[in-house]
Amino acid sequence: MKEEQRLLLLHSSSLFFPPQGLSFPSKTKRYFFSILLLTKTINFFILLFWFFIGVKLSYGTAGFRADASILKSTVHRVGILAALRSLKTQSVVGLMITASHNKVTDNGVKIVDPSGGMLTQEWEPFADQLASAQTPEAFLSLIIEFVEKEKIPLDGVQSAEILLGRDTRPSGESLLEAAKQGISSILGAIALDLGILTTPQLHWMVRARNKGMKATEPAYFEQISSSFRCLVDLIPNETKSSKMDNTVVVDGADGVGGEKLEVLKSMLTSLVIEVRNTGKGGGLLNDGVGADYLQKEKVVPRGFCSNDVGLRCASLDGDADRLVYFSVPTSSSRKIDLVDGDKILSLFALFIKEQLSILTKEGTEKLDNSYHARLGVIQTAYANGASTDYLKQSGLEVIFTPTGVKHLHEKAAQFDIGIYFEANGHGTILFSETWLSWLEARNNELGLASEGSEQQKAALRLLSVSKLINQAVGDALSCLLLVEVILQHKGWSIHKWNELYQDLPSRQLKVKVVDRTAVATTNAETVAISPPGIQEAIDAETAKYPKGRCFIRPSGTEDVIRVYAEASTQEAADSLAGSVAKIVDRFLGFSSSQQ
Ligand code: 16G
Ligand code: MG
Repeated sequence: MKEEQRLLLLHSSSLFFPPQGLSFPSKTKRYFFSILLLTKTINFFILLFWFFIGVKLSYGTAGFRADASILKSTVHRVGILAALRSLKTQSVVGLMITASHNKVTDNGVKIVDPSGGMLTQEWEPFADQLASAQTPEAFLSLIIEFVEKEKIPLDGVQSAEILLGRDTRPSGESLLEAAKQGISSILGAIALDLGILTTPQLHWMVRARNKGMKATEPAYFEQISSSFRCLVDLIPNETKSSKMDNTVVVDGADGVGGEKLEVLKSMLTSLVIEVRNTGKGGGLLNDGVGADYLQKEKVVPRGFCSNDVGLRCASLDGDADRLVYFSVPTSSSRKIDLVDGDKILSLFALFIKEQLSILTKEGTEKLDNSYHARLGVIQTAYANGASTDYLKQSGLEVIFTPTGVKHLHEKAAQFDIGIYFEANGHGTILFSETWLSWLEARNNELGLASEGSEQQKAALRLLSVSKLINQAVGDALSCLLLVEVILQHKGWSIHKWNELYQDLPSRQLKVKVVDRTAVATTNAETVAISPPGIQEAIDAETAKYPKGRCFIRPSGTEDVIRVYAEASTQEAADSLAGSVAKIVDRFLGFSSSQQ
């Protein structure tokens, strides 16, 4: 490494020392720190570590996340990491400042890989090491070692480019500055600040840039609105004339999604979108609103009321990468009918399967029907068992992966068409390049042989879906448009859609434990392999309940163990979850469980 580069890194990281968690959120801590500085007899760093124990950050399921006041140094380091990633891959990467559905005082940072997906898992351990380096010197030697190991061209000759985005959190601006300073401490690295974006927009733009396509917000809106309009034009005449309600009311979670949807809605035809909780009315981000709140609490969000009974409603999370639907069944209760990610997945899977079977039906002579797309559906253990049964009965191949988009996405990419969704509303449909090229060719053939035929319409619909739906990551805005156009295509109300199958009653609990890393799991998180004996205890409890299913896993975003239980009645699901929470407590905990 050049001396100039070494000094730049050392200087820049000194500005952001002490590291994460050590940036004194309160006066008391500052005072305590001064005392520590004076205490020469005690090993300074051991004390520091002790003092901030519990705030050690890990890259987790979706980047680093914590109280915004302790994140500056971490974000600065992630800026450096992003520049290294860009140098290594010789491609554009992204850096997003968001804490998604967390409370407004939290924030977070994650890297978008050149493909538009999550940072490669191989770099996560290095991210963790960087975030916990305790001195600028230790930090620098970690970088030197890693740069050598990964053969990263850090000579100032190669250039690096990082696209930056942030959500609407007030802490976003100053954290973004820290990221910029991190990036500028790598010679040749350039940061391009794209301002306030949804997380999926940034993923989309990184992917687009690396494919040589236009990577601007207007280009994003143009692509998804025009493919939506194509799908609307291809709605069968029989359903077009049905008296379907074309209005959807969307809860924007008082975050970035609401304001972006306001722009998008003006570019659409045949759909009326009413956005509430846009973030402009003074409402607090994710506070009693948003997809995560609805999925967990199953009650009417702020801004909705008894007048909304029967309407088709949807809700985004704080950075608009999750979407759930709901309706208010009666004016006398706050309960909602939730239509979660599993049902969105089922709707998408049905539609794709239907179009594929039209496309490949026998009868069109001299055309190549031979490529039967391999269609896969990917879920996690949190998927409601009734959804899995429904999908399997519909003849679909269902595969399970551990929680976290990176796992689902990776699996989905192994199919010609891979549809993945988490119950929480994060998901998308991936189309392989090979299959899309075949589809383009097939569409051209059909255009010549039987223009306007049902088969050609099916080909056009599938091509439009591949442009509408975000190929980089789950995107609430594009998923919303796809749900809406499929409902119009089928002439379905939200109630009809919700009746595809009935969810099994379920309950989620979280348990605070001394050390959540003591729980290790296998089989897509359905079996706990440590601590020894815990799975046997869970199995024995589960066996007492008809249709019982239960698993535990350590959260990747909170310091808790999560418990999920399903059973034939709500009481039974509650009771099973409660008993297993006690088991977790007995094996690992401090005797406290809460929802
Ligand atoms: C993050 C993940 C989400 C996962 C959730 C689990 C991404 C973009 N998001 O929000 O996929 O379901 O974490 O949280 O990967 P948990 O580990 O705390 O249960
Ligand atoms: Mg989110």
